[in-house]
Amino acid sequence: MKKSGLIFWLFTVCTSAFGYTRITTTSGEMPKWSSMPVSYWINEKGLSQIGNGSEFAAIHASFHTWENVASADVGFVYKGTTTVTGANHDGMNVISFSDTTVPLGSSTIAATFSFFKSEVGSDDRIHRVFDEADIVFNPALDFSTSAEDSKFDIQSVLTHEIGHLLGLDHSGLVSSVMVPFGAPSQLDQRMLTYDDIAGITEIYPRASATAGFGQIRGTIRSGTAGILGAHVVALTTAGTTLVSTLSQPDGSYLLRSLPSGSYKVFAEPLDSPVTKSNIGGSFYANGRTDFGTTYFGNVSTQSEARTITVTAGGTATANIDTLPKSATGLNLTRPAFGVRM
Ligand SMILES: [Ca+2]
Ligand SMILES: [Ca+2]
Ligand SMILES: [Zn+2]
Repeated sequence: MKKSGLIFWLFTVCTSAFGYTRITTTSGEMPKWSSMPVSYWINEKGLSQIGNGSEFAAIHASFHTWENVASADVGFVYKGTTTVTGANHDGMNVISFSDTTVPLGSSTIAATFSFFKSEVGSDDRIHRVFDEADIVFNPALDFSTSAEDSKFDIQSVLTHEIGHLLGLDHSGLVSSVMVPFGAPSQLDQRMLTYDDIAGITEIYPRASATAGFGQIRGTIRSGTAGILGAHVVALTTAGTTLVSTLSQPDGSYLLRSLPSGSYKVFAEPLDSPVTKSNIGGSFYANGRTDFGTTYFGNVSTQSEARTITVTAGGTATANIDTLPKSATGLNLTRPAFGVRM
């Protein structure tokens, strides 16, 4: 069976610290589904390890989690079971535990296979959009719906994979569903975090629900040059990391879906052990890491950072001229837990 398209693997061991990111093709396009709802099928065998059918309920619950985001226009339709066992460009979006044709290594929990097509949009321009996406659980691993020891939680894993199916790449806020790692019996990723919600809201905004949000835009620079691939993070006044994104080739960034209030913003490099290779495709391959973590106000500490006020429907501006890279400076891309299992 021929496999093509863009593939995302959810690894059991992974580190990451970049924020929500949309799947970006080499040409810079960010594909989405051009219409809702998206249909899905489930392979009829379900998961043989589970005898009570609860894996089907867990699958539906994962889809409902994304449908329930009030600020996003996301919908799914369950079409029923199918004899199709797995990933193939066949016109059906299939969830399967029984695809033995995909060589998933022992460290891969599940994978999403996305197929894109070109389509003329309502703006009369050609866009890359999702044509189809299949999700395959590794048939060599153990899964559960009840938090059993050393088994992966079906609903948590699938909620992450559906994020890919909808157009989200890996996110790095370590609490998020889209962070690229999972651990056995971990249930956290059943629930979306604000970063996941902001990501899906950017792709499929529901106008009636997003009017109350504001945004922060700006440019991350080193000298006069814009920096590509800086991780730009919005913190609430309580110090909570709320939303983050990656800066674009001209150094510009846009943090969306922010409730009105006061924020601080910083830019940090994606340096070792977290690297650009954690992101799909090559769009961010030339991202720069030769700068120091810098807050708005061009300072190195949160206490010195300038505050930005965001109002409903408004756009605040926060440009950052980055400080030189410092061996002793704060580096938030180095979480204390490098490896979770
Ligand atoms: Ca079963
Ligand atoms: Ca398919
Ligand atoms: Zn993933």
